[in-house]
Amino acid sequence: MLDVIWVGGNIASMEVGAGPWGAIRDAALGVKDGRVAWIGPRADLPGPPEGMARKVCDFPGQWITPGLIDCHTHLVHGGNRAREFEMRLEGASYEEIARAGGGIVSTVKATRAADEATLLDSAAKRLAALTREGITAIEIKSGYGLDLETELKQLRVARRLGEQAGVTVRTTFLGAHALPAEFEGRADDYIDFVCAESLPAAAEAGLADAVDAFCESIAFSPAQTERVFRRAAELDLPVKLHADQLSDLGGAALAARHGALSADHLEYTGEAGVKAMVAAGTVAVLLPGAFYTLREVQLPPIDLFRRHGVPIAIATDSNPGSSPATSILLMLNMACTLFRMTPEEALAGVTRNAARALGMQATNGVLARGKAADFCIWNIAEPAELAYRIGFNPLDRRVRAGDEDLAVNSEARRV
Ligand code: DI6
Ligand code: FE
Repeated sequence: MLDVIWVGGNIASMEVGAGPWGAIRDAALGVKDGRVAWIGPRADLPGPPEGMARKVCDFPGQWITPGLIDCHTHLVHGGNRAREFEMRLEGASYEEIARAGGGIVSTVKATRAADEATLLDSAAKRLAALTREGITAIEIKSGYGLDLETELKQLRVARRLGEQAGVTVRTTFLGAHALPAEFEGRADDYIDFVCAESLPAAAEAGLADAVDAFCESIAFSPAQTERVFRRAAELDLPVKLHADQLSDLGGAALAARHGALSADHLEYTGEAGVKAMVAAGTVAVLLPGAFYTLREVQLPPIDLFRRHGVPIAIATDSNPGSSPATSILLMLNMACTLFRMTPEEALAGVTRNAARALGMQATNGVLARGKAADFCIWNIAEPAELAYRIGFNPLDRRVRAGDEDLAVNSEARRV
């Protein structure tokens, strides 16, 4: 006996090899113990739905997609950087602001000063904006503490957020994000500290699911990044990398050499980097919100990713500086309009490929028998509508582990 069976609408399962969108029209979806126990055309059900499940739910003419996954965020932080936004409008560049002690380092100050409850409260509001748009899983990085205590504080808050909001949270330790003031002029000593103290402490406390670094001229060199990655391997933690965002330091290839789950940003990645990523199975995570905010003109090499078969994920990069974004639907639109991805590629980028960027592909990212019953029900006539609109939210309901969520969007119901 199933717990629930959903009937009456269509499903974009996002399964590979199941046709466009993995679409099943006039479908049925059965859930048992938080997992998908039956999925297919309603006509193939072995009997009437009432006889198969304790509860029958209708989703007339709507579409179900896998729950959306935001696989790259810096959601937990103190303060905001609206002033920096104004400075950029007055002509300062992101790099100039960073070099002048603004940028990431100014958020570090605010995050160190904030207590846990304040951080939790501000991040919960940003997370609520994302869950209202169908996010069921999210990655959250540290990297605005840089000292031991604040890095752990950020990661603890990230974990609590997930429990509080009914979202699967994957935490990533990003100690090598920026050089803290107390290590001015001593970047190698800071990397020593990360490898000897903060990273092992985060691992020991069970607070890190992965390790990331910012490999860039304004952050850490490839050699410093590799030291962090070797330490991560010793601690049995997978890695990912902020790579080739502002210049080509060979970050994508470096990430691939270390078997990274993902390499992220990638505006300046060349063909050698792309080939290295395919060989390593590293996902390309593209961040259109940062591209837009920084008014970048160098596009990530989408055609090369396609040609070589690198899976592409899309994420908000939600952070107070380069991407103050809390709308995953807007990212879908930007992925299409700015990066010329198709709406189907964009949706795969926040479902199937985002799951893979987090190492969650065994359980999440597509709707198939045995996968987590994490899904969204949308008031749309065709799935391309998810990427098409700007600033409109057609989410009707969000279901996580089989449980229907509170986040019913009554506005959308009237449309
Ligand atoms: N790249 C990013 O997009 C964020 N961090 C990073 O390494 C930006 C962080 C910030 O500006 O606060
Ligand atoms: Fe980032």
